[in-house]
Amino acid sequence: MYRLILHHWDTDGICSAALLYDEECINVTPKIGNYFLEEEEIEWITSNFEEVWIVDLALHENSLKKIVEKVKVRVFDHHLTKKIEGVSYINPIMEGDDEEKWPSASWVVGEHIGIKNLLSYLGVVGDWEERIKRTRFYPTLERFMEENNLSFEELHEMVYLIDANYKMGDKKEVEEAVKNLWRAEDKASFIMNNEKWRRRKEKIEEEIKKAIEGEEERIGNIIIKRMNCPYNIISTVARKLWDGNGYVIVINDGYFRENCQVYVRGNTAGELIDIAVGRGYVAGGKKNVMGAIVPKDECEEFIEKILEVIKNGG
Ligand SMILES: [Mn+2]
Repeated sequence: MYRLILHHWDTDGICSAALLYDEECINVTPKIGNYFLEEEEIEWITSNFEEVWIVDLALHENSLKKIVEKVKVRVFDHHLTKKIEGVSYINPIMEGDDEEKWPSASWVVGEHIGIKNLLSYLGVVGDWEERIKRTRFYPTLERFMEENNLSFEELHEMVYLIDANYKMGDKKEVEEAVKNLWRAEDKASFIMNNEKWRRRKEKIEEEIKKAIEGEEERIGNIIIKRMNCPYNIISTVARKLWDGNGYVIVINDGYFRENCQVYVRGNTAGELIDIAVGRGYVAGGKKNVMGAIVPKDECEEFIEKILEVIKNGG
């Protein structure tokens, strides 16, 4: 019986999964963009596996509950999530420890299995990017870069090469990346010399540039950007447009057929997440970020609602 590794599609998720992978495992990611499992995914998992390791994935509690009813579940993570009974957690953040000590799932996994290699560090750079330089973790990363003759820019480039796969919505390649990174003797050169990933990265950079330079609407300190792009780049576009003040609202019609992606970055997003969830959307986020998947015919009404909330102080 194989063990299933269910992991996030970004660099941290891929690297964490690759650290845990061996030939007794099968690894999958949810449909890219879904922080929950669809009925047939739950059915497939519970009827084919006795044990599931969930890695770097803040999975919706309903999905988690449905799996733990039938199979043994272990979660390796650094997200702050609600504890579900029966699940075994390897997550120091949930125990109240400091995020600068545990900056990624790959670091949690690395510590757990006693391996600190390029993969453990790439997860950190993926999740924090430049911001890692202002944390207490940075000296540890600097030591690794010195010892391995790697620059921060090179690590950052590797992250963008790996992430190009989920941004293109290629679930299969995300899953293959775990096995390829596990197998690769020289992991740095495998990533840097991967021509397929490099072409994708360049294509995505072009699309992001197009979106940033495209038309936008401004209302006071709110930027509203509408795009029609088949790639999952909405969060990157929002991050690049946000100057640390005010709000950015990005709407993408092009990723899902029936739904829009709506993404808000601003001072506070908590209330917006509650509103989106209250309207029945798949939505989530953090302190400054709200992402939601909204039926196309409800999108404009939802944007109006967002504007109303922001204008009233967020
Ligand atoms: Mn992570």
